[in-house]
Amino acid sequence: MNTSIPTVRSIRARAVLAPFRRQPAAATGAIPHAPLVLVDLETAEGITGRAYVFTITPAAQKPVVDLLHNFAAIVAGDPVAPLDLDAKLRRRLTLLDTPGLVGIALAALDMCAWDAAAQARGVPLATMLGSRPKPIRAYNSCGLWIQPVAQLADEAEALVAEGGFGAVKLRLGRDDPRDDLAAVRAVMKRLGDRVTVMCDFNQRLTWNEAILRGRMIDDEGLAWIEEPVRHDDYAGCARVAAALRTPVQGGENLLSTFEMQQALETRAFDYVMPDVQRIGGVTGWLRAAAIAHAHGMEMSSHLFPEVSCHLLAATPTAHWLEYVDWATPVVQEPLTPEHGCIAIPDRIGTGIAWDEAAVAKLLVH
Ligand code: SMN
Ligand code: MG
Repeated sequence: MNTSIPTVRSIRARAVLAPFRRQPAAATGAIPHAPLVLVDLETAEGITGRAYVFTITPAAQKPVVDLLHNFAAIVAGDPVAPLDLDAKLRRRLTLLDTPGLVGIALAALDMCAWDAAAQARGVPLATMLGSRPKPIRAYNSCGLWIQPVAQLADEAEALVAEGGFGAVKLRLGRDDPRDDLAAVRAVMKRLGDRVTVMCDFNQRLTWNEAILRGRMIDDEGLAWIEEPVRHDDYAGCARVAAALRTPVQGGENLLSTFEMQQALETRAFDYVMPDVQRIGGVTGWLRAAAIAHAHGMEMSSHLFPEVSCHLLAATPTAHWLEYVDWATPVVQEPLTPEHGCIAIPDRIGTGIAWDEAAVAKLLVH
């Protein structure tokens, strides 16, 4: 039996701007292209762990690329044992602190390490985590941005048809609350009897506004109201959650499992949806899943469906996978939604491999 663990040889990070099929425009503004950083953790044994992160703005791509290249010196020659790599890097970076771009770079490295470790064992990541490849229930998050209300019902119908989806997410946070109410009603009228509809305010409101605007849509049958207020206003969000009947969802901006514990203790959310690139990669996700389990709280994923599908399989309170196709232009075998689910790929590791010809065309750094 071969029990040897591969060792880190080098890290390669590349920035691409990938085209969107439908351009995101949340209450925070439009995102013209997907600014991705593609990361390869190369091992001395020839296995390459892969992951990508999404920097929201192209301005942050080069710094993340540079951080990853500079982290290579700290871990070169180390065994690809993700928990050990994470502990070493975080100890070295304690005086700098590890939120923001540093945290995104650390999460990328961690996801690569888990991918490489699962490949070295010859199993899918879900299997390595104690589960197995299986379908994961997903909602289609590839549309319903801030756009004219008249377009929304048709787009919602198209999103449902794309992969037999049973759920979609509608973006809210327009200047006039009545326009948001009209948006909700347009989608619910067309699909509400057969489709689950979530909504997302992307932190647009104060907690007073969130209670008033939340009450306006509280009887419309929405599955959750996401990020109504500033992501770090746990007490304010808890007041909103207590005042509304519709469950309040949050957590995509939680920067550590410590923050997650504080948010859940404050009862900021009814549901939680950590983001694998902010919560600390696979390592952080597993700790977050244990915290959600201990709180008896449903946990969904945020973006990154290629790795999140594996992680939800290992999450005791798994709720919904957020499906976006933003990495589809640069991966060899994109996920394919079917019957409203994403099937975890039956390939070793996460199953991520780059379409190098496409990467070469979209490369910016
Ligand atoms: C979101 C994520 C990333 C970019 C824009 C909007 C949104 C979501 O908060 O949850 O999908
Ligand atoms: Mg959101």
